Amino acid sequence: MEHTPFTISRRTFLKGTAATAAALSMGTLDFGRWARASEKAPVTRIPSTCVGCGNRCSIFAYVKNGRVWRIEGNKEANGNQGVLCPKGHGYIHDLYNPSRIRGPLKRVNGRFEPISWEQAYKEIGQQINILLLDNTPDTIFWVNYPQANHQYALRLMHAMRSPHYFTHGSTCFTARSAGWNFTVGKLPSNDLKNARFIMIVGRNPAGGLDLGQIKDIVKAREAGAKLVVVDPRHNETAILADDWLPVRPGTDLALLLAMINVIVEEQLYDADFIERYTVGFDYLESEIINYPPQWAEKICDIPAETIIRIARQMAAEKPRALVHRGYHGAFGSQYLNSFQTARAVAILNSLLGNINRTGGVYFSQSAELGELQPTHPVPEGPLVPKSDGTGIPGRYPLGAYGDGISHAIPELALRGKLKCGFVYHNNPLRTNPNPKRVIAGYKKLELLVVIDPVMSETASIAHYVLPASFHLEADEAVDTKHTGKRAQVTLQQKAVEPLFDTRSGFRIITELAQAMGVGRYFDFTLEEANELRLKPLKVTLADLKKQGVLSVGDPWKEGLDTLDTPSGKVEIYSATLERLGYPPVPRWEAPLVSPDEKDPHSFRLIHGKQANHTHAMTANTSYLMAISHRYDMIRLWMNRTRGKKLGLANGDLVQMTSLVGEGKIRVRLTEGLHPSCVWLPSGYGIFSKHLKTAYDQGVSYNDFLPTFFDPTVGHAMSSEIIVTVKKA
Ligand SMILES: Nc1nc2c(c(=O)[nH]1)N[C@H]1C(S)=C(S)[C@@H](COP(=O)(O)OP(=O)(O)OC[C@H]3O[C@@H](n4cnc5c(=O)[nH]c(N)nc54)[C@H](O)[C@@H]3O)O[C@H]1N2
Ligand SMILES: Nc1nc2c(c(=O)[nH]1)N[C@H]1C(S)=C(S)[C@@H](COP(=O)(O)OP(=O)(O)OC[C@H]3O[C@@H](n4cnc5c(=O)[nH]c(N)nc54)[C@H](O)[C@@H]3O)O[C@H]1N2
Ligand code: SF4
Ligand SMILES: [Mo]
Repeated sequence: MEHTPFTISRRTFLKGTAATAAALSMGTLDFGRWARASEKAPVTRIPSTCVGCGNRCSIFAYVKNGRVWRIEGNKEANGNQGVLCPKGHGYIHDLYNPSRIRGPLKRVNGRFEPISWEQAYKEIGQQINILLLDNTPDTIFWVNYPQANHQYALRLMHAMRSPHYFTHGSTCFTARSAGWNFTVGKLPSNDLKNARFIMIVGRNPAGGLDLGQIKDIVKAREAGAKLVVVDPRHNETAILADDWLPVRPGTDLALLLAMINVIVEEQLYDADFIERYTVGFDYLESEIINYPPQWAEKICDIPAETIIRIARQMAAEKPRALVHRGYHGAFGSQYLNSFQTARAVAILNSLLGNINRTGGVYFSQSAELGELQPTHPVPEGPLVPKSDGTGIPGRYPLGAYGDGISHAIPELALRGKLKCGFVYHNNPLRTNPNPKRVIAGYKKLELLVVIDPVMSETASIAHYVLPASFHLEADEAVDTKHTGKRAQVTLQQKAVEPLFDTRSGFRIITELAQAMGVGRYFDFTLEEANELRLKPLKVTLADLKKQGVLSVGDPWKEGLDTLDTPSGKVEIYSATLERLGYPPVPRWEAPLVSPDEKDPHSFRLIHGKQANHTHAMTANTSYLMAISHRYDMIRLWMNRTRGKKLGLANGDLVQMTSLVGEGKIRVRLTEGLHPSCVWLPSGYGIFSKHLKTAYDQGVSYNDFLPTFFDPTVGHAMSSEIIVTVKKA
């Protein structure tokens, strides 16, 4: 067994529950022993959900003699359509990872000591009571990556009367979503399978994985569809494409404006759709003359004739032609112009008349889970609005109030506005910009409670660490899926008993509520709550337990009704934006910072996912890290010509420095990258010493990123980084 400061206590280890003892005596951490003992044991198959990343694919877990050794994709699920990715397969082994936390911990004089659940809850409850003697409830916050229990986390904050529930959104997707919301009223899905022409801008479903999307792209390609990938980097999806457009990072807006220019000038748009379903086309016509392809070429480095050709090819296939709705890479939360870029994507789609059309972008069916009232009391809710400024004119008026701006938490903590935090399935010390600032902010908190299966960076500075069961050890809340032409509900189910003294997320939230004096709002069991939630969807919990995923509600229908915008139509021109002082039709806006063209060492730092890692959370999975090492993936990509000018050879160690950070990494010289930038895989740079496999492997873009809030939605602008790169 590995020796780490928090596993010190053989005492806690031995004191574990009966289940723990049984699991361990069966040698579940020792594969060889288990294999010999299991030859004749029967196999059970449990439908559940993978939480290896936010896709939350539906799986079947196979259990033999008390051990999970394999998972398989569930064919019924819209999202993954029967397949699973390497991360999902690799991550299940973390169930048996010696780095797992084995029981609740309390930090005493800088070291973690075991504590019982009951004592931990009692102390947390007492500390909150003391805090509330001279602080208002809005000094308490909760942050999580949205998962099945998010509704209960939000309920807990509302029971405490705090508005401060946050998601990771401001470091992921808020600009993308706001662009769509302010144009067509909500975020659509992509009908890739039925499209005849697909353009993807800074989204890489073959690396930043979406398994269903890749299946659909392959099907569309086989049926003859064209695929254009716009990315400064020759990404994994570009391998499938007809055209790869190596755009200068941060300038997709210029490319999109020029495509709109061609479509408008050559009248290639769907005039009937524009007449019936949009407002402000005339404003666009007069504004867009400023952006001919010859202008764009000089900004985005895509030749004018290519822009014209692609625009014409695309329009010829309308309405079964689409620009992918996007996620993180190009305009999720990257640049000063990301919100306008997302608006341009939505408008270009609208000109093709493809909104809610087969082969275009469409509004997927979503299931509305049932409420717990009137059977159970509803929390009174917050007394004041969030203090991060989301949705407030003059601050971040286009921000998503529900997500909040989670990377503002350290700033709010430093100013004394937040004093007590709960971090659940989230690791802000590693996934938020500017770690020095994040550490300073989170350390300022009077009480920090982290709920995680491992000692993440954030857990390492917590006052209390409450160990969450691994996903295959826990039953959780029913969940909904927002992809596909049929809404679906899914369930995460326990496949094996917890190996250690850990608890499910639902149970921890409920027990915290009791400890914090608001248990009356959690007067239900998981079973009762799940049944109530499913009731309006006309499916039973028993069925869901058997299947793991069920389709509910009516199937998707093509065509448009009134949209969820102020005018009820597609807002090419937005009066709301005008009123708030933003361009009412998209206008060119340069990125915030640009590399120094005269300095051969100056680059923009961009980043992206690799198919074998999730954010910063799987670098400690030895099977997945073995892939990284085997294929030498922990490298900084640099354009070969620029590398040669710096006297660099493939594999050389370089020193990278920005305004806020520095680090060393080896380079990969390639033709597959725009010369103005370097590209960093985003899954490395772990600095929690408890995570032995991951520790000190590579660097993270957040190390180099100043704390920024874009002036529209308040996102992190995480590619507005200029670095100096020199041979180390
Ligand atoms: N393997 C894996 N898959 C995942 C995840 C994961 O962690 N790992 N996480 C899930 C989550 S939460 C998310 S948000 C999605 C993210 O999915 P994506 O948005 O696809 O993610 P990224 O890899 O960050 O970015 C995609 C591409 O954008 C490119 N890019 C960077 N800057 C620019 C630019 O200025 N213009 C253009 N056109 N392209 C640019 C990058 O080179 C990269 O290839 O992935 C989901 N799936
Ligand atoms: N360095 C870096 N930063 C990033 C990104 C990146 O790729 N790299 N991506 C950006 C994007 S697109 C996003 S969406 C955000 C994501 O931001 P985060 O949500 O902070 O990302 P993760 O690294 O996935 O951290 C998840 C934490 O949840 C824990 N966890 C895993 N499973 C469970 C569980 O079942 N229960 C509980 N309680 N905890 C669990 C993991 O151990 C880990 O500590 O980060 C953004 N910032
Ligand atoms: S994409 Fe992979 S890691 Fe993510 S949920 Fe699906 S199988 Fe799990
Ligand atoms: Mo994300």
